Amino acid sequence: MSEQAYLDLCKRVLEEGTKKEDRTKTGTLSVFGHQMRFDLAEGFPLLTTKFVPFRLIVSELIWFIQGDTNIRYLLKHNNNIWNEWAFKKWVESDEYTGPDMDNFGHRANEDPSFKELYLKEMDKFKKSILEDDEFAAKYGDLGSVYGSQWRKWRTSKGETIDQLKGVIQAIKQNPDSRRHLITAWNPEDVPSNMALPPCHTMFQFYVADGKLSCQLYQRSGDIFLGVPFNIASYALLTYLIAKECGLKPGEFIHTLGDAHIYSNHIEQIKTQLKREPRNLPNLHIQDFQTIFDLEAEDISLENYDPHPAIKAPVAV
Ligand code: UFP
Repeated sequence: MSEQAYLDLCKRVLEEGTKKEDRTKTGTLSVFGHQMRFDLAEGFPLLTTKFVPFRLIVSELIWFIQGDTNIRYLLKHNNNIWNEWAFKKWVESDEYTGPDMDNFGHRANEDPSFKELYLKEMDKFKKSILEDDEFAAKYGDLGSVYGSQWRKWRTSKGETIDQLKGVIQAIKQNPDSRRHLITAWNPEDVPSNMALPPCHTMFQFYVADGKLSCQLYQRSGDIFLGVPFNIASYALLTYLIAKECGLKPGEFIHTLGDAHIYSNHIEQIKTQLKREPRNLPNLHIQDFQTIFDLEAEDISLENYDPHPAIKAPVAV
């Protein structure tokens, strides 16, 4: 069963992982180089050994597909996963006059009274992004993130390239091509322009026997919190592009560089490994002409019956 590939990764890192320091100073167990294969015909690969919030995956992916880089769209869909990146830009700007929010991620994890202050500031920030067009244009935009890399890659000539549209067209016109690639890693942007250099550096599509497969190279994977999202997101993208191209979904192949379990996620992973995987859910997508017209509401899951969620702190 598909989910076993993820559970095997968890086991491998617990058993073979090397203790390794990291940027966030949390500490990890890590392996370098791991590949998981998910046969999309078996069902949609959303983990069942813990609850994973599918609606966040959908609205984030639609946001990328539409080439949007402003968190306003996400906030309208009650999706808060990118807020910190925009908030950081705001509190570091000259226009911000509120309480000191320096290093807010770490401090909120450690100091409950600061956390309260931070959450209040964050609420104000979200309200302004939703209600004030000018503020949203200035502080809601994240710049070089997947939406812009996929749809508006900047060239040295000052033009833009729509990689996603180009690849979909090529899959339709020349399915056997070995060049169905989308890249997000731009050495020119890393590290100076970027708060978070892309984790999903490159992905490739492959057509055979009427099926569309996708392989992602992810340079860095937080196995407990990030990777379950990432699997579902690229699996969903593969389903959507397959549907547009009149193909069946084939495999999602997930290749990881530094695959790590943070030291404060180990107990959670052990809890999860004791659980029995259940049947995978099924994906339901409304009919559409092109994926660029899709809205989050057009995509839903059927028969998702996971074990309960497991909480864990995010490494910042
Ligand atoms: N991370 C993921 N998946 C993502 C994402 C981030 O696992 O989609 F955006 C994790 C990997 C790593 C951290 O733990 O976030 C990024 O840190 P670094 O840039 O130091 O690799």
